[in-house]
Amino acid sequence: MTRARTSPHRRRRLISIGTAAAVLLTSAITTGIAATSAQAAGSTLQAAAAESGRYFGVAIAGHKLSDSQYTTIANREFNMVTAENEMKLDATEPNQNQFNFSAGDQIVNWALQNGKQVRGHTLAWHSQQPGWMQNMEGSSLRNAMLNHVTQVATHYRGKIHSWDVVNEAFEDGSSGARRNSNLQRTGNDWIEAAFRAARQADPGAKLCYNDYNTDNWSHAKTQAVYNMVRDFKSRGVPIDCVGFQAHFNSGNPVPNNYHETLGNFAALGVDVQITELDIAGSGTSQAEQYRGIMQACLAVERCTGISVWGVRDSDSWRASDTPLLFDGNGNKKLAYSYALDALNAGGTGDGDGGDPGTGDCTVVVTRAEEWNDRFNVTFRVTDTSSWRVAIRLQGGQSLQNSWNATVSGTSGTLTATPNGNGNSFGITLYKNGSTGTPSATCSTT
Ligand code: 9MR
Repeated sequence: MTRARTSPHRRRRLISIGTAAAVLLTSAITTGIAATSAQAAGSTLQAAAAESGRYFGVAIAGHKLSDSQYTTIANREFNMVTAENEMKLDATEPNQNQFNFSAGDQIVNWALQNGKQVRGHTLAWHSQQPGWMQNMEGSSLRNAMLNHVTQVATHYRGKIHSWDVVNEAFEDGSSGARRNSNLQRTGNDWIEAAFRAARQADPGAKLCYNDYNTDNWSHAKTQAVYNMVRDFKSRGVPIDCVGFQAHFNSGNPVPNNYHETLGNFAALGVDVQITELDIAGSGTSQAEQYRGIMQACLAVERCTGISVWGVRDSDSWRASDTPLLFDGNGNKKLAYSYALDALNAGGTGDGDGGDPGTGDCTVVVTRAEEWNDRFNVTFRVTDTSSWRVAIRLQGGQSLQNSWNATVSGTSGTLTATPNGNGNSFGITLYKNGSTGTPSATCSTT
């Protein structure tokens, strides 16, 4: 009997991959369900996210902690805090080897005093370097960077849920290359060196690679980060999570394969976190995009939390895009309601990320052909040939047909087991008014 069998909660792996329609479009019927459960469930973002074991976070600016409207909203809605600027390199090491933690400590203390967890942002980055570091190259820079990682992670040891160890190390565009920075010029292994130093300094923190424009699965930058994480996992470099900044606007719209991106990274054995979410826009269009992001995270078990990059629109680094969940007067926007309802409607998985590398199995769920009254879903199990997949249908959905597996049950939760046709199988479901993609959990038998 495996350890996982005694702890089914932690042995599951779930990745649900859907089409644009599955992720980004929610029917009126689903919205209705969400609204109903919202009343019975979480009335704040943190409470609604916590129903599936996830956190909901926010970037906090230290100089706004004296604004009572700001702190009231932040305290009520969020249970994870990221310092917007106060833990960056220029703030924490303004002169070489002279550390200043006062601004960072103010935010960490506020968070901990209010029962919140903290994401550390960020230990190694080409941007917001102090002047002395900007002018450095080569081995002196490498050593200074490692010293910075060690000193800052040691100072905050035990207080950090996840560290953005390295931020934004890849080029935009089609090259898939590393960004040409002074840190990169110290040698291609600078990223893994930073992760090793961070692990040594704070073994209890999850260590993340964090970047932007990594949302669309087909983009070269996304693929490049994916390949790095896969390589790190295969060589035992201590990486636990990947942060998706998720700054969306017309130049970087919410992609219809976001779900797939999160799921594919999670399948490498890392948690995924949405770390700096903001979406330019307003009204229903913005609200639907927020909903799509919530649904994409909920559909991936190892998507363990979502943070927005500021409280009110007026607090945003790009305030004119009105990209956040509260307006400048602290009122909840439509995007807030859609996000809350989506969280309350729930998803798959408990979001605790499971326990990597213990022989659990993974099931990738893909939404396939669609008709007016029914649709196909295919499943691919990895890691084992002895499996059982529990498929949770939504609403009144019922089974019409299945192939390449033995499927029992017709509604509610179906169970699929191998029938000698390998690890890929499929089902056809009648919608009966519910268009959502079912979730699935794989267990090794
Ligand atoms: O929101 C931050 C803004 O106040 C700073 O001026 C800016 C400086 O680079 O950094 C902003 O935060 C960035 C984050 O640290 C990394 N991802 C992109 C964010 C928005 O630029």
